[in-house]
Amino acid sequence: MHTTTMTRVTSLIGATLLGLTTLQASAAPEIPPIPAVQGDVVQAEGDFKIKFSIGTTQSGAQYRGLEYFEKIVEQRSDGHIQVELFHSAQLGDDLQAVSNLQSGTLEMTAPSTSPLVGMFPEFAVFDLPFLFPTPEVADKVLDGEIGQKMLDDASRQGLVAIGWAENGYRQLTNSATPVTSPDDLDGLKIRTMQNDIHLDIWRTLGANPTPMSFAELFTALEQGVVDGQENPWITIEASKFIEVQDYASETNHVYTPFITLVSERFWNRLPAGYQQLVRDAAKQMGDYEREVSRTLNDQIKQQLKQAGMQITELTPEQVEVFQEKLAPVYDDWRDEIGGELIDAIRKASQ
Ligand code: EAX
Repeated sequence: MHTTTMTRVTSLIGATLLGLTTLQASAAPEIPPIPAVQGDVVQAEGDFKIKFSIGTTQSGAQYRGLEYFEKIVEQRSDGHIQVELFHSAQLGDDLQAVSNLQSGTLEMTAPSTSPLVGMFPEFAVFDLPFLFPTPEVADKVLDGEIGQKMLDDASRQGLVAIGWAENGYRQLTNSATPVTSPDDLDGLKIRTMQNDIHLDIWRTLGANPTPMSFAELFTALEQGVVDGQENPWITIEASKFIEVQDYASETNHVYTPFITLVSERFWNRLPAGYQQLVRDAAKQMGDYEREVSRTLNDQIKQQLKQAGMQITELTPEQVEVFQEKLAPVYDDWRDEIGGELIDAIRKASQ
């Protein structure tokens, strides 16, 4: 890709994120603006500071959600809680950030659930391929009883889990070849999240997967340590993977939530009124972030296409080939994850 093209793309995408796009070919939807803060000022004792760190960059939907969170918390605490935002893993990658919450040196983070499966095995259900047919089904599960129980269960080991947002449906990119079927993956080195089901998925498809943190990914792609990776369009764009990946396939193979986590040490210092405020703000952030993510998803795919990424949109038949090939992954993991949980999610899809 030529530098001039890249510059153009970057500025186009930047303009779109500001809602100022001049792009004619694909009338860009306005990004839903950050909503006005609802609710009264909460009266409580003390002054607090929340450092909130994420792995994705400043131009993704996640960071916009964080800006809304900051606005709610600062306004409704009348400035007694100050929120400071850190993007691009500035304070550590996803697992380091979680460990910083546990030790009390960081107050909040919102990783994908996948790298946390070692701590919270039930999160593995989000790594099963093609389990969530639509974002609405994901909402039903996350915002219903199952999601609430998972938040309760993940509120231990020094963490308090207070809400859901979304990374979204994952797509495959690589630097070598168009991928329309599992056969095309033969020998391709694919970076996966640090998660055994993801390793299983890519091994089963015939690729050569390597787990690593998201923070290391761009460099690994650039240096050819791996040929490809998979993430939602919005994260692919926000991390500028197009600079090192010419090909993409719209596989939608896994839906990944973000989970909003607070340090328990910090939480226990917060008065009850502020705990509730932070919970409410996390809920509102999650709703808004999902709206932004869904509004931009298709738009960003089009922009990547126009920027020269060769994107393969799989036909339903081609997707079925991937699904069939991945059927054994369910057999491998069903007992470990719990068949009841998988069935309950399937039921929510009907
Ligand atoms: O924060 O590691 C990944 O590929 C994820 O998408 C990452 O958690 C984003």
